[in-house]
Amino acid sequence: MLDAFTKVVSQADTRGAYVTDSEIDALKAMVAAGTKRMDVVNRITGNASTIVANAARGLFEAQPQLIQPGGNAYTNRRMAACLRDMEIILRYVTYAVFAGDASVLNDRCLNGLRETYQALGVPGGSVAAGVQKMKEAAIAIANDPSGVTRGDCSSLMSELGSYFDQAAAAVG
Ligand code: PEB
Repeated sequence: MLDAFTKVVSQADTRGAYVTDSEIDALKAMVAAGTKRMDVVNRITGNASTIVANAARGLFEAQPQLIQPGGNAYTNRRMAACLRDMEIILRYVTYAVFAGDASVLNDRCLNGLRETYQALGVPGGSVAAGVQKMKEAAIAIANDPSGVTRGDCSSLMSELGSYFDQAAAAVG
């Protein structure tokens, strides 16, 4: 598991070289925007149940066959597993934003998930659709300018979006 700093160190070591000026500049910029990053993590964490519940509602509205008899989220047990899976993915996305690196998400959550879903008969494309809905909800909440000092969050938002995209691509 890496973060933005250990990633730079690990890549420099692979090259057998010192950390470059441009890598240091990029990390400095990341530190300078650290408060915004923590706000994003905090807002998503604090609204996690809303994000999951609304995304699941949207998914079942778009794909009602999932909750009909024979559907993969039919029965309370499977519905609970589905909501839990979405929450797990969202939690790993918050870790990735916090670390500024996707490796925790990839190594501990997404690695092998496609095969797990195939073995279980869980439709990966539907999980990907649910993840996309969480992405929209999470960005709307994290990027809401009300109640905070206004600043440019565009690069943080595209980074946040990219973690959801990676999760969706890993199973879809
Ligand atoms: C991954 N999901 C399920 C299982 C596992 C995971 C390992 C099997 C064990 C169990 O049921 O608990 N676990 C999960 C995860 C990590 C992990 C992401 C990462 C670290 O450890 N069904 C749907 C939707 C979708 C869904 C499309 C969006 O119709 C999910 C939610 N996952 C779903 C369902 C099951 C499951 C298990 C329904 C239960 C499947 C079954 O038992 O038939």
